[in-house]
Amino acid sequence: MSDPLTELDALPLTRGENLTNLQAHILAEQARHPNASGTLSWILSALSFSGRVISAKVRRARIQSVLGTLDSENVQGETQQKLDVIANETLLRCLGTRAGVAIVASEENEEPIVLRRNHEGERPYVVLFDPLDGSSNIDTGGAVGTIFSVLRYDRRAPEPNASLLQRGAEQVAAGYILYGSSTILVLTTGNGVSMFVLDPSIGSFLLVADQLKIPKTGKIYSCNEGNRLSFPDGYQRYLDWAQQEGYSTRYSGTMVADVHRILLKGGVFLYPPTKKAPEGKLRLLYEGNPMAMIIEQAGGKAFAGPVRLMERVPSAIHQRTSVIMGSPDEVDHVLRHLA
Ligand code: AHM
Ligand code: MG
Repeated sequence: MSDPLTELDALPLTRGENLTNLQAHILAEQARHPNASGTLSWILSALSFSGRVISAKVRRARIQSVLGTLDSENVQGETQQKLDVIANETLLRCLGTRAGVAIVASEENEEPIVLRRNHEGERPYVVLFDPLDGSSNIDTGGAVGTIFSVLRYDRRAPEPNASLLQRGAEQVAAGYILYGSSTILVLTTGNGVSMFVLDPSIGSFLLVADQLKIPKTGKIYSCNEGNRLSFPDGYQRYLDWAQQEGYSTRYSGTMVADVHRILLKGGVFLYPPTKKAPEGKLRLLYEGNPMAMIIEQAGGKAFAGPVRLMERVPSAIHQRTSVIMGSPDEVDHVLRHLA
């Protein structure tokens, strides 16, 4: 039998490194802003709590027989997976308890939910999320994710929903949780990117990388090549070039998993316009913008066609966008072929 004391010796602590959990990291970030009210910290802690709950549900999906589809469809006319609904409910309930959240908007709800309008003394926020990205991969045990974006609530806006329709560049915080072979939370509050891994034995997200940087290059592209013939010409020219240059392709159908791989290994993720989805398929506010903030904060680039993705001015909550994001040099190669 192993000796617990010897195991303790193996902890990074004894090698001179500190062990940091997400909570401590968030509080340390808060302390860098002497005027901070702590509201954002409460919201981030609700998001991490949701991630732990959803992770547990995803891990036990087959056991609890929550796999399969519901009869209902969501606002985009797609069939909802049971876990989509569960993940959505989890986020709504966890965020619902935080006084600093004014409005939440989700891929799974046609209309945003106004939680509170009066916030005496508070600087409230709005939170947008995709509760279970890539949910078509659930039935086959593939990786899925949660994506979130946090914006300031504008009390002076003519109607509450106007606070949701802000450019990605206005985001206060953004992140994702990947439910893969491990559960990984990647977060930015505008001061670089930090990565945490859930240790299920203690129920805590532990910091594994701070100030994460995306590789400058990486000969990998990630897109649904089955749609290739309906991509605009520039994307097809890029794919011809990349294949001649010996690029590899990796695509799982879960944006969180594909972009996470690119964040760590380099490459470019593409979801171009197609004949079926001329505006692109992915959602600007709760898929494109938060993933773009992470990638840019890590030193990468994120575009929608020739435009910086986070500069797009949204006009609808469930607006779609095309996406090109990843290593700076690889995004440049794509843009060069689009020109
Ligand atoms: P979802 O949020 O409904 O799961 O859809 C978004 C997903 C992305 O994760 C993924 O990149 C894309 O849709 C895959 O679409 P496709 O099957 O057209 O390649
Ligand atoms: Mg999604």
